[in-house]
Amino acid sequence: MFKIKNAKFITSALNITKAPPDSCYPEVAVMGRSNVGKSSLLCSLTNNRKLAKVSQTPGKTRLINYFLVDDAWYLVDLPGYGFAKVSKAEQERWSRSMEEYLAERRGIVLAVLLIDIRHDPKASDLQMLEWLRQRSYPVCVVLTKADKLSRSQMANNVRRCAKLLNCSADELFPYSSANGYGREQLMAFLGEILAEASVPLTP
Ligand SMILES: Nc1nc2c(ncn2[C@@H]2O[C@H](COP(=O)(O)OP(=O)(O)OP(=O)(O)O)[C@@H](O)[C@H]2O)c(=O)[nH]1
Ligand SMILES: [Mg+2]
Repeated sequence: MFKIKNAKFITSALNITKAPPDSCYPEVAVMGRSNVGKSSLLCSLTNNRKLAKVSQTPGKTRLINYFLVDDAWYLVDLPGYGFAKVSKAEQERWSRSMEEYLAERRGIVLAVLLIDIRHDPKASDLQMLEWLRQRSYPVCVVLTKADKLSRSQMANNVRRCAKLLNCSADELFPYSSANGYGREQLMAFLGEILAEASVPLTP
């Protein structure tokens, strides 16, 4: 079974030019709307509640945060998009800097897109997924906050979401950072991706 033994914060970067050297480690990039539960997912996967700052205030994570896992791969917490309370100009700056990041960062082996399981994907989620698909990124969609729904509501929403995202239900990972639901499945998937990852080492 794929396991995470330790994870440590490496650095925060405002944009790709400030990021640590590319392709030294394979990267799993976590993205999604503000407040969807990206930082919570990182804490849950690594079993470290203090690893990434979780906040009830959307827009908390404004930098690209790098966490080195088991000295072998990066978990990357990207700034959330679609946060209404920041100015249009700032939202556009974020979205440009994220697109630039995803377009240029060669070490990314998986894009993990988070969507709140309680709500239909928003236009910004569909746009992000479309964008990732066009660039042939390996993508997985994690449906967060699964603890907020009953099992039958969860199953319904997974089916509905699969339809809206034009994918099959088993490409979606319902997940709860609050009670660990779905953690095993997601970890197994990460294990498969990382086992296949061959990132050229650059000095
Ligand atoms: N019940 C429940 N609450 C969750 C879960 N995941 C996150 N939350 C809550 O949702 C809020 C936002 O969580 P964060 O992990 O900070 O979200 P984020 O996507 O990193 O947000 P930004 O950094 O602002 O983009 C916090 O109040 C979390 O406690 C979950 O699985 N279940
Ligand atoms: Mg965050």
